[in-house]
Amino acid sequence: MSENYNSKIVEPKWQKVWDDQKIFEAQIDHSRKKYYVLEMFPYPSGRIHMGHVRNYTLGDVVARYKRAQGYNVLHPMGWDAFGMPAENAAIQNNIAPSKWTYQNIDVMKTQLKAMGLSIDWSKELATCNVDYYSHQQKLFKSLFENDLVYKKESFVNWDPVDNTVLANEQVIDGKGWRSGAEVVQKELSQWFFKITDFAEDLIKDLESLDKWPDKVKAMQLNWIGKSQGCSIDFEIFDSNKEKIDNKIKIFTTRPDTIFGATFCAISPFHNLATQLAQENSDIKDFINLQSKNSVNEESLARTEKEGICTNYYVKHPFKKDTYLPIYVANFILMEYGSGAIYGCPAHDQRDLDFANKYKISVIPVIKPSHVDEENYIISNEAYTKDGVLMNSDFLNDLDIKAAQKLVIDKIEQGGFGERKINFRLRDWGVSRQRYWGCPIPIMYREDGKIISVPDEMLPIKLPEDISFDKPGNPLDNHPTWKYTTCPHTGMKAVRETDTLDTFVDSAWYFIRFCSSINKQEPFNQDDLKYWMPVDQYVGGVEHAILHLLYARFFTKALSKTLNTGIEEPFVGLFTQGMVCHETYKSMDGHWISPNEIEKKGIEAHEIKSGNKVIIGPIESMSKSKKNVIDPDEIISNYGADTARWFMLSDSPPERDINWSDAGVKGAWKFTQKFWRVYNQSLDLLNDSSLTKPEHFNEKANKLRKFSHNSLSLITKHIESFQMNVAVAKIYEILNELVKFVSDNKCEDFAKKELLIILIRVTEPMMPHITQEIWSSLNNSTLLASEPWPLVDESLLVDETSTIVIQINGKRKSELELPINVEEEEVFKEVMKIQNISEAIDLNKIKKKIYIKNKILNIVI
Ligand code: ANZ
Repeated sequence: MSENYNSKIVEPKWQKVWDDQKIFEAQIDHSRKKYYVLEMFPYPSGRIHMGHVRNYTLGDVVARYKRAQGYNVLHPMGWDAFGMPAENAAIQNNIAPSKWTYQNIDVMKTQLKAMGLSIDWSKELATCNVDYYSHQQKLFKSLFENDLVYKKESFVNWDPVDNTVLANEQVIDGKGWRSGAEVVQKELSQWFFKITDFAEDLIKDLESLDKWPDKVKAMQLNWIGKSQGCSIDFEIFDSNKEKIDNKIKIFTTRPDTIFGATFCAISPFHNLATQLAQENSDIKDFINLQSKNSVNEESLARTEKEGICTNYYVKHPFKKDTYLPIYVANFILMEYGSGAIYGCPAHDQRDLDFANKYKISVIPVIKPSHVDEENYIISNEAYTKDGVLMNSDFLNDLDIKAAQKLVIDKIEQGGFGERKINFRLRDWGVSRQRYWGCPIPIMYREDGKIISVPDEMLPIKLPEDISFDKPGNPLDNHPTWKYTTCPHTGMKAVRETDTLDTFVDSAWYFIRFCSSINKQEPFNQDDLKYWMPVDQYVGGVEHAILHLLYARFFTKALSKTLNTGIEEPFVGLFTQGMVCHETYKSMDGHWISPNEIEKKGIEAHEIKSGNKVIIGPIESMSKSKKNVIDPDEIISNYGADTARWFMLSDSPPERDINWSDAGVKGAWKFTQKFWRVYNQSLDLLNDSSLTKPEHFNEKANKLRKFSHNSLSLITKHIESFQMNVAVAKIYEILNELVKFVSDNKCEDFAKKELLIILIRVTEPMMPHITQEIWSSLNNSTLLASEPWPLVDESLLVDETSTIVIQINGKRKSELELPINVEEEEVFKEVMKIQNISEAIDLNKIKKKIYIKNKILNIVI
């Protein structure tokens, strides 16, 4: 072994060996249990960033650890390669989207390889490759043939800069998620996936996902938004109270408030509104004005409530001779319920704001049980809590639940409404008017029929001779591409020129990985049966709704149409935190990147000018704030192992990590120390005459107990994704070893045992240095293929105890800690458990009750 560890030589050497020996290539082997670990695949934007380094390091630790545990591990990688940036590059730099994308893939693949990830590259895929999207076209067809795809005219969120439709989820604060442009409404004919068919299942099956973070499940539940209530049909009357031959159907979740109804409101896009606009130009103007604004729910909640009175009325179904004015109002979504409501201002804040603005009366019908009816007034704040019915005829004195049941029964008996469940979830609009996406395999025949492209004409390939000179969709502008003939009838036909939303590409790539070598079909049932579902998925929490919901839907849709038998794609999900860095600004307010400054103590100066620099807050790395660190630079200065080690060591994986120069240097020093300890122990390690003594002396016994305890703890920490705690334990082992290695009174066997344990358990985090040491010990095997060390349970006796952690007397978790550990130490460990530390405000702890070796109860 050389004196110092040289990552520049060692790391590429072993990467090549792993590649040459194909040790990470996974084959189906029914005699072994499988483990499928996957990180969210990257968009090939140009270079990998620190977020990727963190994501892939975490996944790699799991993959390497599970392999050592004897699992047959599938750990693939691919590229989410369609999308707007490639087209933008084409427009700006005159480079073909495919060329730009594949160049980026090349660069990023080299970067990922330099990280030493245990990836099965033989299964690599790129969604922009016809080998991938041709299969996606087949899957689209199977959904189409099973009635899970349809086309409809609808108002869509239109991004006027990217010239494309956006899904609701892609509109953030009324702006396009990529372009940042103010989104407008446009009526277009679009393709939709019937995700709403699965709304109930998507909710129900969340229950089975017990290895998902609660917050992600809550976000999904909220997004799907199940509401129980009823529909009511209201009769319509004109200003002379003459009945019109039409009805308004409303949806309400609060039918108990029906006696408080004082107006009715319909969406500007409601049929009735369109009809009324023909005879009333004020209504027409109002509707036109609204069409320019976003109908996205999020932005509606922020805009001022406005409406226009129509001079038409609905008759109250229970109150004699009571007519409620009909308004067209901007806060009613056409896409929800039936696009119409009755307003009960006393108990709905939106309705109250609206009523106060348009001088509509407010009738309270629910009151808190302890309040007197006479003194109960609603002025600016709607009462939305629990209470007792009043002013409500046959509902008076009932509680809300009982009133709801009774009133719905009456409505159903009267035949003017029914119980109803509504979902906030909308069908998924998948049409994009862009070139760089998967062509939709549909054609419009000259006889007016819309048909899916026959199998023999698949795949529909993207043309390469495209021009971005004109605005709009290059596929539509292409002189010949869209013109074709129907092979069955010989009729002329025009191809669909919309391409699929890139979220479709990522909704099934994990399935394709299982069969990516198969050229004939999207997947093979036997492959799926063995590999699916993904056991551990790792990625950013920003995908908690969009990608994960679409992937869950697509998996369910394929189960229905192609009988896969797989209902959920990801059994385990881990969402990692962001990588952050300090920010720096010059005195005149320009962002400055970390490598342009020099820090001394608490001050920083710009290297070039020597000027003082303002040190800003620590924020997640972003190009706009220039607080990014290039992974390449770190890897070439310190090596991949150091980068990986620091990523894992600094904070719990679910939390944000603060990247600092000092932190990386610390990690680098650790690798050097690790190397030195083994270098100094070479004689001992290579001493083949060492045998296990019958009895160990006291020192060796103590060391062995420590070794096996540590091994047991590290194993548990990796299993529970507490990588930083595992890393802390490895630091502790190394320190302990430094003491023992030179201690002649401790038997060598015990020392060697710990050295071997340490090298094996460090491999998932630092695969190169550990492999280099392993081979220096005359091992011909690869460390990555060596089994995980076995814990000698007899050495654990009395060394640890299981401490139950309670908050306010309720059991939250348990910790395995050294016996007789003090309260302070237990508390420190508790605060490393994410859901507990998040639930506890340190300032609000009233007391802690600790029963040694048994329970720590935190009272808040
Ligand atoms: C009367 C009422 C009285 C309501 C009251 C609420 C409180 P969730 O729970 O989110 O499903 N609503 C129905 N359709 C709507 C639409 N297309 N656009 C805007 N609002 C709509 O919300 C259901 C409630 O939202 C419904 O219950 C309806 O107002 C409104 F004290 O009906 B409610």
